[in-house]
Amino acid sequence: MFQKILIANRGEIALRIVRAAKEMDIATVAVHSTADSDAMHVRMADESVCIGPPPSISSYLSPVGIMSACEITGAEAIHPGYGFLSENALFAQVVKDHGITFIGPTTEHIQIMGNKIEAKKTMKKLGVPCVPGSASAIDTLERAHKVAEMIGYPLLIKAKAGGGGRGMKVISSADELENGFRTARGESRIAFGDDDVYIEKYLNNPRHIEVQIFGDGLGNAVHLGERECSLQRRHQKIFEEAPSPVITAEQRENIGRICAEAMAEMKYIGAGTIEFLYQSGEFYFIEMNTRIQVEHPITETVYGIDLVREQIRVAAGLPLSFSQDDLTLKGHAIEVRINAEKLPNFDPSPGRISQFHAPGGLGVRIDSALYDGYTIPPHYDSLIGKLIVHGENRHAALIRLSRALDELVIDGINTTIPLFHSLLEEPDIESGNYSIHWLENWIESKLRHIQ
Ligand code: MV4
Repeated sequence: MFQKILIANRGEIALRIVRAAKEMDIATVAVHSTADSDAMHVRMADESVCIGPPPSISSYLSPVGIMSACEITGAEAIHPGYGFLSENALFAQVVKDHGITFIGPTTEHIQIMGNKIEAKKTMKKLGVPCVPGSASAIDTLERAHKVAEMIGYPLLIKAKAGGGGRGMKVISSADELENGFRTARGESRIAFGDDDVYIEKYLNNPRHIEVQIFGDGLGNAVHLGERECSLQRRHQKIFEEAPSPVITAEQRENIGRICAEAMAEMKYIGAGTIEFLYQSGEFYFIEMNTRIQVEHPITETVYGIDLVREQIRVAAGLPLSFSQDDLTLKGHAIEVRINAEKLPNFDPSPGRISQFHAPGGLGVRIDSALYDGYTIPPHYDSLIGKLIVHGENRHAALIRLSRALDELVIDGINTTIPLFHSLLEEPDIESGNYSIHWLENWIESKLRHIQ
């Protein structure tokens, strides 16, 4: 096992990784920007290195700074967390070329899944159900028309280098295709420096359901069920639950087995998330994320597994510490994301936390790097904490969430906490009756009347 690892991240996820490492008796190195000298992840790690000025591009996104910190502290591995360099194949390769272990999948697997066309091709070949669409990049209008006629309207043009909702265009009929095709290519070139696009059948009202998988790179792979992630605004999830309120045990076993078998075949190593759209009882693969995700704690909660510990173990060459048969889904978990944002417009709200009180009790977990008197810098993502609750069923989890939100105090800045109080009053949330469009519609009609 490693004696020392470096954490190339900040905030709650950096803290999450320090905690896992501590319990494994592994020393930790934090890196930080000058804006984060007083950050909790720096205090909690055994050592820290300042790697640059506040802008991420000069600090948390700087391979040179991170590799230097690794060299001078003698860390043997780097955990990238989520965001920043976590899905940067070039960075993973640089780490490897320096003789350091990247705690994550291989460069090749990161690369394949970063190319949305290759990702789909790969998954389709491995037997994972995909959204009907073009098998490769569409480079002429003529080809676009041919594919469109085959799959029918409405359709969606997506960027090969996209993902997370960037660079998509809905086309409702043939007369919109020429304009849409040119626009999609143009926007894609500007956003990603790559104008390759592909076409998919547009699903009008799906849910976003993702399957957590885990591989050890030795040919063993398991699934840890699904997470329901449909409640999102502008492609930012704000409320996630496991299991999905609409998936049966049989469906879970089926899609889970398909995903685990695909990952075993690839010899995938580490944590991964296979994203699906779910509509009319069918799963359609859209993308795969090759990192630990923000919402991983709900999966940890219902399966009783430490996913970050497992990431470190398999990166060190150990086999998976559990098998599929060891995994039993227990109860229901919900996560809400606490952002430093001012409602109703979700404007960033950095500043000093004058008072912080975390809720507690049975079935309550807070993953946060906040503390009394901490000043949230304006340079980074607005996520400041995650509240995760566990109940023996969905209803019990919702009641516990309401109780925990009542206990939670974050003073001095604006947060998304009032949004969750309001959301929990909604019959559709109580019943689990929502799709990917529910939250934005609700905010549009309702949120401007609160606050
Ligand atoms: C789609 C879709 C409908 N049909 N693909 C948006 C983010 C990216 N990961 C994929 N996205 C979508 N792909 C087809 N063929 C609708 C979306 C979509 C969406 C997906 C998941 C969660 C929220 C979403 C919000 C708007 C659109």
